[in-house]
Amino acid sequence: MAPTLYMSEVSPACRAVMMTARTLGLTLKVKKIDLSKKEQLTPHFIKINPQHTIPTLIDNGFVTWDSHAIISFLVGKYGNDDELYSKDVMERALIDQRLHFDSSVVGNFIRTVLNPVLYEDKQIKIEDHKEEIHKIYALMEKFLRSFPWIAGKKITIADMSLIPSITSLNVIMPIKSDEYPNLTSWIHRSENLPCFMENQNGLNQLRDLLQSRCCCSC
Ligand SMILES: N[C@@H](CCC(=O)N[C@@H](CS)C(=O)NCC(=O)O)C(=O)O
Repeated sequence: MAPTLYMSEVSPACRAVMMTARTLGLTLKVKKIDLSKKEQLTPHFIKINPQHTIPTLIDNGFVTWDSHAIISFLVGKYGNDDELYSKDVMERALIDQRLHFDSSVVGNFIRTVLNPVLYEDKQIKIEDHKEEIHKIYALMEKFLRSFPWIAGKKITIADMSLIPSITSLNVIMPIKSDEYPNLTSWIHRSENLPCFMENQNGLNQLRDLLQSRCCCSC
């Protein structure tokens, strides 16, 4: 039976899972959760995930959440090899570092800034957040100095995780190619991946939502 994914396309974390599943050739049974209607707070969903976050995955009775945990689980269970999440300890440590960077820095920032806009009808002023976004872009630029993908020569789940996050930030504050050439090339490479289609819908939805609610260049 196909694993069930509770998700919303607007959420970058959910898109990371969709991109990973597409790369693995895995079909997921998708159940949409509308955070603006607080559907994550229903007793049914809280019973599944007391932390009430999406994405949440149920696979044959096994429940897990947090996109980073989910994508490493999916590769471990459904991947034909360890291409996307190397078992070599040093390669894996680098992938993990990037995943934690996404979780603790980029994803955390996106949720703090965007969630009040998306789900509480508040407005954002992009000027107030420019400095923090530039810091993230500058770090990504350095991470991509020597290799085409975020954790080395090969695409990994760290790319699956950071592509939706960074392209969402790009909607809020467009990345200038002369200022961030490595980051711009990485985004172009990402856009050519077949799995990028799992990111595109959510990005379009995010752009539409933000256009009506923020004072930014998106
Ligand atoms: N680090 C988590 C973040 C999950 C998260 O906070 N998701 C947000 C949407 S982007 C959510 O479900 N918010 C609803 C809530 O916390 O009630 C991940 O990568 O899955």
